[in-house]
Amino acid sequence: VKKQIAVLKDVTEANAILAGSLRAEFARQGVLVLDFVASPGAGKTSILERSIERLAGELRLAVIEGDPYTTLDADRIGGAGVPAVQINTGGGCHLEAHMIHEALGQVDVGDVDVLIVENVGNLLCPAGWDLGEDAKVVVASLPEGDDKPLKYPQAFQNAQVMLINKVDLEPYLPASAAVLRANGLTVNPRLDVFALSAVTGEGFDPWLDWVRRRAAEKRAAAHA
Ligand SMILES: Nc1nc2c(ncn2[C@@H]2O[C@H](COP(=O)(O)OP(=O)(O)O)[C@@H](O)[C@H]2O)c(=O)[nH]1
Ligand SMILES: [Mg+2]
Ligand SMILES: [Zn+2]
Repeated sequence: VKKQIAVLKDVTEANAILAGSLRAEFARQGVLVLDFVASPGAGKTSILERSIERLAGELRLAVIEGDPYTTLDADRIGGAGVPAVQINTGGGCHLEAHMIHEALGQVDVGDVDVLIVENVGNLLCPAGWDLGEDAKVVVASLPEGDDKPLKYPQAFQNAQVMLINKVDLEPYLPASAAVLRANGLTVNPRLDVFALSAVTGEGFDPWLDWVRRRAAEKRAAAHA
């Protein structure tokens, strides 16, 4: 048991070192990097598709899609007209920094303002792996229930943004967006919270303004 713990520590240390060098490279290039974390079906890809549609022509975007086996999400993003690199984890439950490093062989971050990573659908371990991102964005959708921040606190503690998705369904569900927001803020009072619907498009403006502001800050810091 001791030996296994030692190995795991080495792996996470190696990940932290590589994530640090990715972060330095992203800072040098002035590219904002967001890591989307959520359970399967929360609406990560749908939010990306609509965000891309709204930001196209304004910001240069690229997406890295982490998926256990398929290219379905990368195909959706490619269909939205943005370069999408697929990482198949072969059943692995989270992305690691070395996978991002490899994917960067296929994206020229010098030509990108915002790089979005869609992590493997899982509210547990993706939260614990640094990918060199500026922020983790946790998506929690109302049909999952409004108690998820309390049950999976790490995903919310390690995020800077919480997107409450599928607010269009609120009239049909016992879950409450207000309760979900309050539970998120209980676990992490520093969260920026935006409630939206990837189907109707409601609530996207404040979220997209957050992306615009952070992208501009990142670019300005690189040029300073
Ligand atoms: N009603 C509703 N359905 C949504 C919304 N966002 C996503 N969905 C649906 O939820 C399902 C999962 O969405 P997807 O984007 O693939 O989730 P992901 O697994 O987190 O990437 C799909 O059937 C979407 O059409 C939303 O805001 N409202
Ligand atoms: Mg997806
Ligand atoms: Zn995992």
